[in-house]
Amino acid sequence: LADPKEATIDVASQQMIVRAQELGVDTVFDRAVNMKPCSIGAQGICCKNCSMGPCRLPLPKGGIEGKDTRKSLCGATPNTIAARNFIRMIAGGASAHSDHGRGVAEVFLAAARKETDAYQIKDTVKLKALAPTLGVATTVEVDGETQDRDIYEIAVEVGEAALNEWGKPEGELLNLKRAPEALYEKWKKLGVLPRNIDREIVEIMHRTHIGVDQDYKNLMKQGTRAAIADGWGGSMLATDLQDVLFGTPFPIQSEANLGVMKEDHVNLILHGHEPILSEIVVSVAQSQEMIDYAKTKGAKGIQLSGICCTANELLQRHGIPTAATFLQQELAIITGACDAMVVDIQCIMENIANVAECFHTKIITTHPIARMEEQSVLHIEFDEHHAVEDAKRIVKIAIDNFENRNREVMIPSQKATQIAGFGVESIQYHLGGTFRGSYYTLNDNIINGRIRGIAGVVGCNNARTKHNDGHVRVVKELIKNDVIVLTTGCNAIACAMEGLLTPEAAAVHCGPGLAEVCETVGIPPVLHLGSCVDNSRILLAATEVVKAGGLGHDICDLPVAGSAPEWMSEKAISIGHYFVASGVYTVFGVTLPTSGAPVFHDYLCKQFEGLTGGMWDLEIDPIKHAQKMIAHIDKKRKELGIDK
Ligand code: NFS
Repeated sequence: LADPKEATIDVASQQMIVRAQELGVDTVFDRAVNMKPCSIGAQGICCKNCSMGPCRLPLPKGGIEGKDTRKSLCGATPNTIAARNFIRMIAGGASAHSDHGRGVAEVFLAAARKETDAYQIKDTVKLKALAPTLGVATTVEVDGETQDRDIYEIAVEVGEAALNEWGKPEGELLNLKRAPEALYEKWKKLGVLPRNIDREIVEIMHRTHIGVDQDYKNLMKQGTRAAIADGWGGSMLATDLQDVLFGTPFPIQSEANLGVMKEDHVNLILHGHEPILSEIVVSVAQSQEMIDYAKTKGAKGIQLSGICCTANELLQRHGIPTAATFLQQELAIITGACDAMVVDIQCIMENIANVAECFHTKIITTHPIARMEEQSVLHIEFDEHHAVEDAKRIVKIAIDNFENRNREVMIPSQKATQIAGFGVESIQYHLGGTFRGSYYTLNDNIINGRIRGIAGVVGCNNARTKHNDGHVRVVKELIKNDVIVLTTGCNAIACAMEGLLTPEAAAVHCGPGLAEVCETVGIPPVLHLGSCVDNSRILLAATEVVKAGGLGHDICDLPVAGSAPEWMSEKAISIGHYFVASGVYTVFGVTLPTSGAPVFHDYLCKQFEGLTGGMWDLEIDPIKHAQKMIAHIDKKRKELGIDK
């Protein structure tokens, strides 16, 4: 069994791991102790792309002397195999983000065409800002006079243009022109401008089939093109269209950790990624009708909370509290107080069904592409055309289940205050200048050295490393050294649980320069920018910094670095690579599936800088990890002549 103190730094999670062990319910933390990863696969040098294999090419003990002669049955080298595996991970990650984006685009179009009452075009300002980037006019000439077009007319064309990005037969992704010009030109020269989102993913699957692409550099070129299609394509479209449909986030206060659950309330937990469903569940659950119904069952009300990126989506737009990171999902059920857990897609552990069977918790799957085999799991397929009815059914199931609690409820008391809801628009508001569209104050404070640089710290938890330890230590080391942190995903949840997402954290944890800026402006030193598709906000924020001037003319010129201290998903690899492709030095913790192919590893970690200005790195030790990022930031400050 797992030692709770070794498994996580979070006291609430430690308590729940002990509780699970007392009840004989195994969790991911125990399984991580019992099953070790395959060392050959972990090094990236196992090829199972045909049935002559799997071919395994372990590094000889003592390393390679002379020529590396390892090869598979067909002759594939470690570099070819590791590159194939790596870009297949990019394909997996890019497809997850982008299919989410496609789903949003479809609902967006249904809303624009008024085929559903459940969704409206909420943020018309953002819609109008977005329209020109997709080639849609916001005004029309009538009798020589310029008139505003109807919002829904614009929205229909925006929805159609957006959906077209997934499969258009010609041209290139429209969003690419939103990148700094120098970056766009670089991509063009490298031949990596994505043509459409789906095609780049399909081409990865083709190129990595037996006997196709056998040059790790050429394989990575396609990996780069697909990753750009994710960050600047599918993910960015998901974020933009979600903002228009549900509102662009602005700073909002809430709480985080398992302690947000309430014993005397119906606890309905929303877990997964797309806000399409959860947005409607929130509005239904907050209706008087449902609250009254909950009271008839003996509950004081309905406590909603979130897990994974659904949590981030609902937090940034509604202040719904965050119950848990990826690794705490089983623990939320082990409280005995989770009446229903609604899931859609991505990062949902299959084992929650087993854990739920030991309690009264109802697991409800809602997405046609993500079902569970267990009989005990309910499936309510969600459809935007009858969204409210579906949401009502779901909320009622949770309420009806309140009476069925069958074990002692044990909710940990730990929870922390958090401010979330930052984005390109709100950073401009807080750290902008007098002129609209400018990040003047931010740039000015970077130039004068109060802020040393900007870090994007993102990504998952991973049961192969101590839960939240890497996240928290990397971020604390950065802000201690005056590096402002932009966070998303499960890193944001970890930082929230640690109290780092409050303005008060500045005085406690920051270096003097960053503390002064945060205190003057009234912002936390760690800004929560949302879910993992919202990493696209980081790309656009970096672009705004370039545009505001004084710090070079491309993202790779900026004193900026990226990090995923506890990554585990394919999505993280796609994100990491679109950061690298956009010119950002990006450090991952835990492991990288490249160590068995030193030449390929070197290509990603050193030579890539000559291509895009960004490069990969691996650093397991959190302090060294942050220090490497700071060293890169200092290198860029020196190149800009602002190192004093
Ligand atoms: Ni991101 Fe969100 Fe968390 Fe990792 Fe999973 S929730 S999309 S993949 S585990 S950060």
